Amino acid sequence: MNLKQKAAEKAVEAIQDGMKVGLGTGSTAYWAIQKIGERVAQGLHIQAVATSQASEDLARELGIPIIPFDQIGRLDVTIDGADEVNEQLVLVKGGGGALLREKIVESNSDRLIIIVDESKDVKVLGTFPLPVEVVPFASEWTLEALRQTGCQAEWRIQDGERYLTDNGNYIADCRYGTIENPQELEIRLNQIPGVVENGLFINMADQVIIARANGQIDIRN
Ligand code: ABF
Repeated sequence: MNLKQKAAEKAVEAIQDGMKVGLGTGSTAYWAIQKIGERVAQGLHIQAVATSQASEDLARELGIPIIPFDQIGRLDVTIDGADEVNEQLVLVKGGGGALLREKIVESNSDRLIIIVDESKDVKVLGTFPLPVEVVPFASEWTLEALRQTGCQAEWRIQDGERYLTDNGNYIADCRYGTIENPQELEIRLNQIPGVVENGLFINMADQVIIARANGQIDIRN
């Protein structure tokens, strides 16, 4: 079993019958969705929403009941991956492009469990470029404003085209090198008109599950 799968399967133990569950996005969350699908096939009853079209499609294939957002009410738990985690449970997310939906879903969840392999566990955030979702209108001005916060910001490109999120926005990947004060940076980013959301998730994770190559699983609360 690979490390992502190990962390994912540990997290899925928290899901109980009758829960409303948020499904994350990415290659680690993939394993959580697989495991949830397995449990649903064995009789577990849950209702779910997903943080991306890709995860929703996977969940439907596996028979996980997907409920419209406006009908599900508050979620009990969401399980999702991250690009970086630190000791204070601050996260960088959005490498997979789903940060806005992830932040909306996870803000409406009583519990957020983050699943990572040990490569994501860092002392200081910022090695991974911080994804920022930007509306297409006059977006070069927004990109320039992002650069003024002290990073090298570049549009994300996929298959030679400007990457578009599930919401029809662009992603600017912002290289800070180190993010010493995520709280302050988040406030600055949110003050830029044109920025829809940023990939810093502060005071959101309740638990981070880290699978290590030595076989250990660390649980950080
Ligand atoms: C999502 O998927 C993220 O917010 C993060 O960007 C990414 C992590 O992907 P993976 O698990 O494939 O490394 O949860």
